Amino acid sequence: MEKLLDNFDKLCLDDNLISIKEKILNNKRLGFEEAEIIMNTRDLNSLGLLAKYKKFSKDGKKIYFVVNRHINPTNICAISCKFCAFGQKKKSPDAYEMTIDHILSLLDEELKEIHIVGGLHPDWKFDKYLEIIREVSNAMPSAHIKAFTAVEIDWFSQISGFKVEKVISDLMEAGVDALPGGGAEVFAPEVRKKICSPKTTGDSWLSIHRAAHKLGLPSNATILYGHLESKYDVIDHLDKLRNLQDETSGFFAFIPVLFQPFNTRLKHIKPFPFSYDLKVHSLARLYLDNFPHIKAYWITLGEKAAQVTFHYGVSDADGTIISEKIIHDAGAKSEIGHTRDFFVNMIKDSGYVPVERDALYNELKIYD
Ligand code: V47
Repeated sequence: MEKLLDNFDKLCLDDNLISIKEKILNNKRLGFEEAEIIMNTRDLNSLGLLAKYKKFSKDGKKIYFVVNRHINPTNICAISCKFCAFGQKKKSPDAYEMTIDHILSLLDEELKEIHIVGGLHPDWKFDKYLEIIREVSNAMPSAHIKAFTAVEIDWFSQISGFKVEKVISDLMEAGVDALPGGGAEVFAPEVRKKICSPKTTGDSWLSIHRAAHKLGLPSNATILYGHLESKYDVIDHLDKLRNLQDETSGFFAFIPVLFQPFNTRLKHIKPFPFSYDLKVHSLARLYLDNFPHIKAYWITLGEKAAQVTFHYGVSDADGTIISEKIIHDAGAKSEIGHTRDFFVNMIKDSGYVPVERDALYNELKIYD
């Protein structure tokens, strides 16, 4: 592995990255200023090598994927985030509510992870969400359920009058095994105000994940990037996550989610260059030294760009997903319907070793 950085100093075009390399070789933590250097560098290949070195030091050439499905039980939502094309008001012709039978019809024995998130339905009681989890859990005892973002948990707490801890314990009792990372968006209050006011604040998002971890429920974390955030906001977001992970060790993966503008009230925002995606993924790997995995969300990146991020610190390719509405409503072009073989080939084709996992990152099969 050391060989990876043998000729680094000779080939690197950004002297500032050389001191960062020393820190990484000595397993030292990066600070805010180094993160700024990373976000401003023009030498993406050298940055990629550093992120790849860090990724290799954690899990070698393994890249994980999961046979999973996303289920969005309803798109009816009491709030209306400017970046979101999925949420609908009750009277909208595009509004939908899935019945329990519909949800159960989407399950099959192959699935190892069931990811459930949706709108904050103004009429559904907390019991309805618990019932969904209980029914899915009874139907699929061998799969893990990763359900409900911190924003939904905050909503359940408001509609039930229960403390967040009680909401989380009830969800765990019903069958939730992990929390997805959605709803974090960008913690910076000024940006949050512009893109998703009056949703759960960044501090509340963090305290809900803290509470989950303390109750033994692991989770993921996301950042929604590529809209109004500054580079400083990205670093600050990572810094807050790193601090929480130091405290709880409850996060599995960090997932950069690239903003898709179509059909949203932020559709005027122009796409960022691909170098920005690569910097965000590399920085995530280098800065979040205490996170086991950085995930490439191929749904937003597209399959080809996701494959490139494997060389920029990523160790997880998410999974089959099967059906996706939140991001496709906002114009994502990624194809739906990829099989297990697609992921095996995509990972092998990049020179890595595919590892099929479950939602808790237990290794199910190594495709060596
Ligand atoms: O937080 C909504 C995002 C997220 C848009 O934990 C958008 O494994 C881009 O929770 N453009 C929800 N993104 C997705 C989520 C998730 C996804 C993948 C893996 C995991 C995991 C969790 O979807 C929201 C929001 O940031 N989103 N609209 C949009 N227009």
